[in-house]
Amino acid sequence: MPATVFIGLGSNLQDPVQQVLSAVEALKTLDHTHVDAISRLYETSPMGPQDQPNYINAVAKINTKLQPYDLLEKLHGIEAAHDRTRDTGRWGARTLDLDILLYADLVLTEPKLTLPHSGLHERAFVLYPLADIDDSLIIPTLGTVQQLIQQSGEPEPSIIEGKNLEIHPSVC
Ligand code: A4P
Ligand code: MG
Repeated sequence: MPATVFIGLGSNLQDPVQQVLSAVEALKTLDHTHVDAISRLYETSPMGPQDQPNYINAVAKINTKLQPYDLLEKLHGIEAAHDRTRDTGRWGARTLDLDILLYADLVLTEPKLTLPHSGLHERAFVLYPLADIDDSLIIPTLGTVQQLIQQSGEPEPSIIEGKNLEIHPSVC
């Protein structure tokens, strides 16, 4: 039975817009997976260390038969193919980060896979792109995406206008 999954994409090194667009293309090549929608691209201030470039963030909605840990492994493979290293410290700069934000209505609290993603409810760079795709989305255990945006009090990050034409309208 395929699952609806939301993937958070982030990059702030080596042409971040291109990294994110290339990652979307890589998602399209995963077995048993269809990319259903892509949010707009946002330029966001770094969370964590401030001595790093702004990020480009987006969210992809996919439909997949891959099981959660198999999908996580595939995402790590896509990160690796985009020169992702893990030597820049906590919340340090990266070429590509792919997080599973939601996997159907699964709730998990394993260190290797926490669902919904542990930072989802407080991150404007995740909440606004999620709302682009489905503004009545219900986040298991947390509420609707609109409620979380209200509670976070975070303003909408800047939208990268020109680049969205290539991937919008959101249904691929
Ligand atoms: N892990 C657990 N749950 C998940 C999940 N739902 N999805 C585990 C993906 N991975 C999950 O991840 C660390 C560990 O989390 C992995 O072993 C995985 O099994 P990682 O990708 O190796 O390292 P990370 O991404 O640096 O760690 P962390 O703490 O997850 O960072 P975040 O939360 O991803 O934040 N600022 C802006 N503006 N935009 C950003 O996108 N991103 C980060 C990284 C920092 N600042 C940012 C942004
Ligand atoms: Mg991550």
